[in-house]
Amino acid sequence: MAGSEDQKFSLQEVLDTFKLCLSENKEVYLEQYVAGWRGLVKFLNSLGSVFGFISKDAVSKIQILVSYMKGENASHYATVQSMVKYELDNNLVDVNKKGSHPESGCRTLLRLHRALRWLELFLDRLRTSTEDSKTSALCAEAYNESLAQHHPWMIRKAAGMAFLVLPGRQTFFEVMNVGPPEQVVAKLGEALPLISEVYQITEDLYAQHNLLDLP
Ligand code: 1PZ
Repeated sequence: MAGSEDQKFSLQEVLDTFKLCLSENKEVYLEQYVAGWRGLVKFLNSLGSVFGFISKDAVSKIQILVSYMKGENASHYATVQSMVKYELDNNLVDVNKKGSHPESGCRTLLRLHRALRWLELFLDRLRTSTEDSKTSALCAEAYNESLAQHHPWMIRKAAGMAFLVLPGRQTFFEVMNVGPPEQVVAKLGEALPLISEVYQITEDLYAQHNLLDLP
C-alpha cells in the first residue's frame, strides 16, 4: 500500500519525540512537543473515523502553533517558556475573557497540555491493566479525571460515545506497533516518566503565570 508507511504509528516514535522535548535546562521545545502530538494524532486516526472530531481539533491546534513557529516571530516560539514570556510581555494573550487574541499560542497549547494529562492517566491505566480490562472504561476514567472537567456537556457526551467503540486491549496494543504485550507494557513504563515530566514542567510554568484558566 503506497503511502501507508508514513501513516503508521509507532509508540517508539512518540516516545522519542517526548524524549527530545526537554532542553538541558528543562525548557520544553515546541517543535518536539508538536511532533509528539502529530504522532498521537496518527495513532488516533488509525483507530477509525469515529475519532475524527477529536483528531481534527488536535490538528487545528497543532496548526495554530506551527503557524507561530514559522511566522515572523518564530524565534520567540522555540520553547514553551519563550512563547509564554513573549506573548505575555507583548499582551498577546486574552487572559480573562476572549478578546482580540482568541488563538494565542498560550491558550492553544493549554488545550493540548490538558489533553497530555489525559494521555498520562490513560497510558498508566493501560500499563497496569489486565487482559480482561476494557480500554473504553480505562479511557473514560482517565478522561473524567482530567479533560472532562474542561469540556461542556455536549463534548463530554460525544467523547463518551467515541470511547465505547475503542478497540479492545489486545488490538490496542497491536496498533501501538511495539511487539508483544510485555514489551508494550515495558515501553509504556519508559514513556510515562518522560510525558509526566514534560507535563509537570508546563503545568508549573502555567501556574506560575496564572495561565491555567485561559479562555
Ligand atoms: C484513544 C482514544 C482517544 C480519546 C481521546 C480523549 C480526549 C477526548 C477529547 C474530546 C475532544 C473533542 C473535540 C474538541 C474539543 C475542544 O472544544 C477542546 C477545547 O478547545 P477550545 O474549544 O477551547 O478551542 N479541545 C481540547 O480539549 C483538545 C483535545 C485534544 C485531544 C487530543 C487527543 C489525542 C489522543 C491521542 C490518542 C493516543
